[in-house]
Amino acid sequence: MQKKTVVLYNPKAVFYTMPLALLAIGSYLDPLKYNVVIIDGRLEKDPLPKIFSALKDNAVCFAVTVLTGRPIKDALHVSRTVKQKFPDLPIVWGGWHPSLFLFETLLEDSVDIVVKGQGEISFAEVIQKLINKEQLAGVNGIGYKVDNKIIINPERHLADINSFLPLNYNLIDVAAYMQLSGRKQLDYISSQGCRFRCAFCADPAMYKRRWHGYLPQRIGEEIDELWQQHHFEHVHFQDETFFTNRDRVKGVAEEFIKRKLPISWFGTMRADQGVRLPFEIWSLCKKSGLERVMIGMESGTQQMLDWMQKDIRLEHIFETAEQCIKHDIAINFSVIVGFPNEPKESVSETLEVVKRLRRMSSDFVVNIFYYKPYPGNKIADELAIQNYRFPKGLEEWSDFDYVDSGKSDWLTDEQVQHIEAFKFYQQLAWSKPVVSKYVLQQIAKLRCNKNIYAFPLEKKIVRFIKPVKQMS
Ligand code: B12
Ligand code: SF4
Repeated sequence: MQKKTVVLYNPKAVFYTMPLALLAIGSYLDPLKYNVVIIDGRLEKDPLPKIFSALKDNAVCFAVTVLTGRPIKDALHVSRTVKQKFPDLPIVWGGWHPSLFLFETLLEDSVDIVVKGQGEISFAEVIQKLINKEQLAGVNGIGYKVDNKIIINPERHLADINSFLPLNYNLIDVAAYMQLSGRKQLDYISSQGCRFRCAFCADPAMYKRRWHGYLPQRIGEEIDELWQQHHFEHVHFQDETFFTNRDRVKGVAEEFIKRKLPISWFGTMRADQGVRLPFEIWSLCKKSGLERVMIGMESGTQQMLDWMQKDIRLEHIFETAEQCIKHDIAINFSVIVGFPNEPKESVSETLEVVKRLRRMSSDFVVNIFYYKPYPGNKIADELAIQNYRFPKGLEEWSDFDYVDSGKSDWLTDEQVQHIEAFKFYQQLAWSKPVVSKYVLQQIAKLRCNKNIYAFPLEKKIVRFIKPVKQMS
């Protein structure tokens, strides 16, 4: 029997992480039955000719992974063009945005089926039904249309990802991603979901506070095998919370050490997890190549942390920071300011905490974001009750920018200007000393220490010479 082709598309975006979602759903399909083609809009100037040519080869569907924001624009453009050329070909959308806006996504004419949440099993079942020309009733975790009527099937429980086969990285051009991202880095996902309940985050709505992680031995074997093939220098764990289970973390570190893998690695950590991690495991992590962790600090006041259900104590942030200094591990902190009705003092206090952290180590980086309400969580639900206007429909969501610097619905223009200047000066002030930047760094330190951010002339000059990279 001739193999069926399944064409998977990743829309254009500004970063070059490997398309792990498409690798996950594509690798789950039986290679004896399906020819999986992944096309990435980030790697192609014009992806359409490649898509058309792949679809001509006995295609069963065209499937797209969609994040909220700008990727929707390209996903819409490409899906509509494909629909025009192949009107009978089913188009499937999956990923974070369609999962959280299932019904709204199905209102789009070019989208026939939406897979909600974890995609492997649902997508495989959809494809089998499409091939057999059967109704999609009975496939959990999807929404679809019959005679223009939207039907939403029951949800699917999160399956343990240990039951899935390894991702088949041969489906993508690994070297191309490494070259474009500027580092010989392998993107790898070792767990799905998150058990926590932060009131601003989409994860609890997407994965219902469930979490499954690969066993350490599997991670060791897979990374080792991939290393033999691609000789990368760094593994970037894209998990939501890599450090969820400390025995697993210990096991992963031991695997890397045992296999003598010449790599560094990065993982996401909560500050409370850092506090609970025994010294011995920190040491093993360092020995196995842990280079940097990413910690969502979110706010510098306990009051705000409690309000957003972060379930950490402010002290945890400093204690984990101390551990990282002891073990020579860098940290990327992320901070959110401008929550609805956040007191002015809370924002100032957060900036003070940022300074304290930056003074602790030049290996600590702090990224400051403005709160953007995103449905599917407690804060957004409360805003909806207060008639906050969220974007409506895919077109409006495609203009939504999570990381739009300099815009906040809950801060005054003056506060935003202050924070924008602070972001620039704190970054410069406490980064590693560089001779050519010595004077600038001293001025930046003085400004931050004295809280003087007016007339940010240095910022204007530096930004003129080196414009900021687009983030989304
Ligand atoms: C890598 C990554 C990126 C990459 C994008 C990679 C890409 N493909 O383009 C980059 C760096 C570009 C990026 C950018 C941003 N991201 Co991002 N990102 C991630 C991250 C860390 C990993 C994604 C991943 O590969 N996961 C692994 C795969 C296997 O899981 P998955 O994506 O959930 O896919 C499963 C299902 O969703 C489903 N599925 C997914 N796609 C499809 C498609 C089909 C057809 C089907 C059937 C199923 C399906 O099946 C998959 C397997 O089960 C996630 C967090 C996470 N761990 O998921 C955040 C995450 C997706 N990002 C997020 C955010 C907020 C951002 C940013 C705004 C930056 C920021 N401040 O963090 C920007 C802007 C995005 C934009 N608008 O351009 C949010 C949510 C975004 C949203 N609602 O769309 C997340 C969840 C992090 C968080 N908790 O806040 N991101
Ligand atoms: S912010 Fe992080 S820890 Fe909190 S719910 Fe989201 S993924 Fe989990």
